Amino acid sequence: MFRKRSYSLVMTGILMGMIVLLMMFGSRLFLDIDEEPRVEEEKRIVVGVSQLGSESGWRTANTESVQNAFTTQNGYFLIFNNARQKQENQLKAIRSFISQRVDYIIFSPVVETGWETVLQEAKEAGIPVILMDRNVDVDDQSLFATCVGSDFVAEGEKAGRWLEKELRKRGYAEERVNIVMLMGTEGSSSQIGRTAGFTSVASEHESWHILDKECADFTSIKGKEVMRDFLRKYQDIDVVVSQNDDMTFGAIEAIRESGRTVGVDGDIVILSFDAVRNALEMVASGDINVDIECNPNQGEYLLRVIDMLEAGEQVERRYYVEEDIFTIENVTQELLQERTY
Ligand code: GZL
Repeated sequence: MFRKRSYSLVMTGILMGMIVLLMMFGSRLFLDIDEEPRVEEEKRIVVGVSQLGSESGWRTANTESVQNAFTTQNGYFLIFNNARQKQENQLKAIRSFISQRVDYIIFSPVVETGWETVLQEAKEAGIPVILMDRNVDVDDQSLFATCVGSDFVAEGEKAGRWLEKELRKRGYAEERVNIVMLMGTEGSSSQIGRTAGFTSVASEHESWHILDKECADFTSIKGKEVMRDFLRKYQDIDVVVSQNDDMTFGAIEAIRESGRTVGVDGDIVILSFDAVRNALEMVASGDINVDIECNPNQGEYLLRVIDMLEAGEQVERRYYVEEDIFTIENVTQELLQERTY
């Protein structure tokens, strides 16, 4: 009696076990046996991107633009690295892309110099390099295929020409105008270009005095620190030229803490660069007098360039993104609502 029961118990257990196994793996077992061989995934274009950091609202928008462009749906495999403002991290990332034999390397160089060796390595590996946002200072221009970004000198000149008009509008003939400049990351294309552009206009006016200019790394915290120092050193600042909106936010905080006012009806005229949405809101409220746009939406331009390279077409040395200049006159509520950054 006992033996028969244990036998039937055993058989029942084996049967139950088999049913469970079939339920768990059956579909796969049958699938593996019967499944058509996996269709070879079409070759996606592998793009290695070295982004210099995440220091500003502009940079965040620039990163989003790249990530929205190089998607699986668009036929890409994106390898993205954030260098946290360090050139050595970008060099490491680019060398890693080379060893992974990506199809294209895209990077936004944190500074203009120090790239020859790694770009030569990419060239010898036969991997085209595309510059995004900022430029590199190399003798051999064949080390990169093209650069998609802004004309920073033109941006600086736009700021200078706007100040000329503003001073004329205020009836300033040749009264002394005291200016301080908050510059971006030292040695970056945006810092070099904007400084050159603005100072070239300033040099046409004997009454314009650039009391001081200092790098504040495109960050709000450094912008506040440097502006606070300027306010301690100089009693009669008339104009602040701040090379990005994040530094402008910090500078305005420092100015207000000192008891002075900014903007259209204030003591100190504020010129800023980037034109990210929350800065344009301050243009609309009159706190920032003018914002020179620097368009971070470069993903679509980069996609187009790679399409052309894939088709064996000749690409230009540079592609400039479209940019505007904003004052209280042209920042509308519709514009603020439509703005993607
Ligand atoms: C400009 C870009 C600058 C922005 C800053 O193209 O390089 O870097 O103006 C950003 O906001 O940090």
